[in-house]
Amino acid sequence: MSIKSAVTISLVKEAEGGPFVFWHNLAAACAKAAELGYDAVEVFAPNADAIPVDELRQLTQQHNLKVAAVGTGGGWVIHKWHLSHSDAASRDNAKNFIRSIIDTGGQLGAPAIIGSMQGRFEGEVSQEQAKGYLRDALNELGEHAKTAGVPLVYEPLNRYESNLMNRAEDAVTFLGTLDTDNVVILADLFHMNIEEGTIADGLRTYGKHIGHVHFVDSNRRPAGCGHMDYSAIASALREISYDKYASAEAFPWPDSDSAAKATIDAFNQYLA
Ligand SMILES: [Mn+2]
Repeated sequence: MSIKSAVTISLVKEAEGGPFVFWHNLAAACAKAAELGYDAVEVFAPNADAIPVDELRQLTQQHNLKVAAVGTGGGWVIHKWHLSHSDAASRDNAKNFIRSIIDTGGQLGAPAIIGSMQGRFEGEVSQEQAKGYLRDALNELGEHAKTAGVPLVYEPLNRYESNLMNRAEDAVTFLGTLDTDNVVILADLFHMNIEEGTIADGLRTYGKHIGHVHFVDSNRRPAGCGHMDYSAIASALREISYDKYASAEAFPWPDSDSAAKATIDAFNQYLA
């Protein structure tokens, strides 16, 4: 098995300016992704009901694409809910929001990603308490994802986006404390570039736990537009026999089509 390519499409108005390659127009994005030779698309929608299941089925079938994953960050970006919030109602809202996205993504064979929805500790909540909230949520949602036939994807973030855990070593230790066996790691090369000694060593630390990769450069521009050492990254991914998606989650720099082209060129050069 080899690594598969994917590219992000954001349907979230409130996330404009964020690191997503294509924006708002699913049909145009799927056509372009297919033309460039991508295997799949990753979809970021405002909520579960805004994931157009029938349209996505039709478009991906037409263009011979898959849906690699679906994002859940709308719960944070739009509602400011998260899984480690001091307010129990916010934590519950976050869980329900994610649960419905797991179900809808599952209809497309796509796992849900928990990134910004993990939240952060602050105020009266200690880091240990917040990690406890997150642990409970991942146990519950991971088992729920099983019923939808998909894993649950947990994405460690860099220090400017979360203070729960930022490094591969901490995330692997945390994974070991979960009761569910259905949570995998999203290795985002941009976050890892900030936090790891070397990204390649971080990938080796994650090893078999990696279920998804965000393929992006050091400056969050498309792969090939920064100073990332992709040879070392490719070697590490080969060593751990990684065979899932490398998904372009990058700024649409200088524009969406160019970003998608740059990424697939780097993918073909290093990971194909
Ligand atoms: Mn990411």
